[in-house]
Amino acid sequence: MSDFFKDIPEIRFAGPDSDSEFAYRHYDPDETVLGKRLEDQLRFAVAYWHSFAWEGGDPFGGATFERPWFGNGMAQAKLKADTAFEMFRILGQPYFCFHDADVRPEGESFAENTRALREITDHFQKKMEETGTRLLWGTANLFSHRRYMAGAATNPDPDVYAFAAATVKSCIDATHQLGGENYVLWGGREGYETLLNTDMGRERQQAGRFLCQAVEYARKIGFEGTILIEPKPQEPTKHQYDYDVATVYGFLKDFGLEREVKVNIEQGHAILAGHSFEHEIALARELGIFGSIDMNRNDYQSGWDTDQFPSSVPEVALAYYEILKAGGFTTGGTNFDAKLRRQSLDPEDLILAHAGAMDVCAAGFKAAARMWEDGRLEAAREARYAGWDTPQAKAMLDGDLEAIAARVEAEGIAPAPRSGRQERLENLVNRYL
Ligand code: 3MF
Ligand code: MG
Repeated sequence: MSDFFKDIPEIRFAGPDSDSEFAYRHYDPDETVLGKRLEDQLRFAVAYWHSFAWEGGDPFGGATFERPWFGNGMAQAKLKADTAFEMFRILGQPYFCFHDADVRPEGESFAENTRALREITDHFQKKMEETGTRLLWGTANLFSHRRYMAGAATNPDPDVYAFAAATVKSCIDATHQLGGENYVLWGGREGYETLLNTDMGRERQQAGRFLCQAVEYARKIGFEGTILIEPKPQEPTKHQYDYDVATVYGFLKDFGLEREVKVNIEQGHAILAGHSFEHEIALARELGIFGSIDMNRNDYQSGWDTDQFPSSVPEVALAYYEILKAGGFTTGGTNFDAKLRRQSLDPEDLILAHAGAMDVCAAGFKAAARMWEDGRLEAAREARYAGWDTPQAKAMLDGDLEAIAARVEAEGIAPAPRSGRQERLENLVNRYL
């Protein structure tokens, strides 16, 4: 047991009129929305790394948090785990996510790391059985240790590739043992700092083989979860190979993995790539690779990946609308890849950051559901493309340019521009919020 959160009550649904800080106003896990419990629609997960491993440092200063579990021993790792599960009980969210390096002490060798990971995995398994908390996804940290400074799969040194591949195997094993519903690969160091020392073609091939090997191994041991790539354009690497959804799709196609691997889309990464979150989700859906989301927000001025907790209902509503259009989550969910600001020192800050974010997401999701159920937005979209329902328009796509030109001439086709009605649609969206 950990008493880090002592005196903090369980956060439970108390309705929109509740005045308590320690209550959900919108997130009632048992409320039915679009035929499913809200908990099963949103599938919230806590990200272990930000809440329990991150010490509050930034590029100009070190740790600001003092947590009793900080340190590199197994006793600390277990205290950290017990505190994390205490937070899960207080929040009542169904899932969590972790990297190997968040949960185990860092050893001197691969063998030591793997032994430690196994011990913590067994510890997690007991806690999960006791509490019912489940694993949304597991992943390997292939970016923090100095061995990965020039990449993991894309490293010029084959020994680093080997170490990274062995580490991914151990993390897939842990995820499988814990019944994880997905396995995520984020390539923070898979990219380059300067083309002057980089063989991009070779690095891309290495990354492709690495992913194929990970998929083959996962399937071989009977892992049935979804394998996800998390796109990000830069930071820490100047240019990352998994830039955005479109880039990842091209990469997957190249290696024949577009039916095997999907994407975990993070709000902040979408913004860094010059897209909106909903753009990335919609594109993934259209390409058939939508998997899961990392929910956070970036500071729009700083240009950094600030990983803040979401706080804007209209923003998340538009993202969930695109997810609803994809049919909702299957194995994916809403992972709070979000961290406190470094001045937010109190245990309550950690709890209330998550509680507020869950409420924002619940309110946004319900607004998106209203928008979807009402159907006016989709009707307007369909009306805009209605011309394509005619037989001539359909035939045009199967025909050739000469036939089209002949028809334009014969029928005297002269397109009349029509309003896109953007402001009217924006007004409509605001009615559901
Ligand atoms: C970095 C991230 C990562 C990934 C994680 C799982 C450290 O910007 O978003 O968090 O989410 O590595 O793939
Ligand atoms: Mg992320």
